[in-house]
Amino acid sequence: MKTLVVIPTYNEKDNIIDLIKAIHSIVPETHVLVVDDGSPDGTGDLVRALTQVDKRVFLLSRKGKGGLGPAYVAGFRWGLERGYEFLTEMDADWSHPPRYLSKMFELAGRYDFVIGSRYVSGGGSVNWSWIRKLISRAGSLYSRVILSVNIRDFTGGFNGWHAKVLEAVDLDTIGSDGYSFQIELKYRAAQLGFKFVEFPIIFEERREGQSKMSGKIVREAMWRVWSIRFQPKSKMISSSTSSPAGK
Ligand SMILES: Nc1nc2c(ncn2[C@@H]2O[C@H](COP(=O)(O)OP(=O)(O)OP(=O)(O)O)[C@@H](O)[C@H]2O)c(=O)[nH]1
Ligand SMILES: [Mg+2]
Repeated sequence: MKTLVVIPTYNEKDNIIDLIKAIHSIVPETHVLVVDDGSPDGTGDLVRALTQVDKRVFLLSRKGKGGLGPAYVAGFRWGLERGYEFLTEMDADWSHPPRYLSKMFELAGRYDFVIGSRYVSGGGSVNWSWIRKLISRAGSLYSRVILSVNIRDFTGGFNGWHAKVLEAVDLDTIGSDGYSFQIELKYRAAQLGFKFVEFPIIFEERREGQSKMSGKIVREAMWRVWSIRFQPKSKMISSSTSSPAGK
């Protein structure tokens, strides 16, 4: 299986290179695509230098900080155009420990998409403030109740997708910021009938650099869940795919 790990970055110079090395020590065969939004701290330059010596590493540079959602959409498109079969989302800040990638790829053999989940038995988060834990848990519960889909970790960003799922979902009309992007992608894929599993992960606080989380991102997600809930199914499907998941 041709796999790609997509990592969006904005000012992650102290994390990204060591993280990529750690990924390759766990799953040497995978390719890694960094989608950098012109980080002022030079993250893009560091990654570009690595691409010269490691042919498994790629860089997609975008002009300015455009948000997590559009960075992922650009990264997914890049991967789909190049024939990758399974594409994994992962944060650059070590919150998603690379040791879970082998489990993620193993489950990819049996499911259409795989969710790294803090909220199934054995999962959790460490070194996170109580307020972040509360926002995260409440956000997932709020989404699960309003959207009536039994996903425990709706807001998490450590997920893997078979190419056919990303081809079926309409990526153009998806939420733009962190939480809403994650919620909406999972919801659409589940609504289209794709088979998924949640496996436990321990989420860790970012190691270096600054948080990009903001009240605006939380607020966007809160109202966006309602519009996600009431959008017609036809709007979730990519116009180039007529029959996603055979449904
Ligand atoms: N390309 C790109 N990457 C982004 C953008 N915003 C955030 N990221 C990256 O997306 C990932 C998740 O962002 P974080 O800042 O860690 O968000 P968070 O995990 O909710 O919050 P903290 O861990 O507290 O920082 C990280 O790898 C960021 O560098 C963006 O606008 N563009
Ligand atoms: Mg983070």
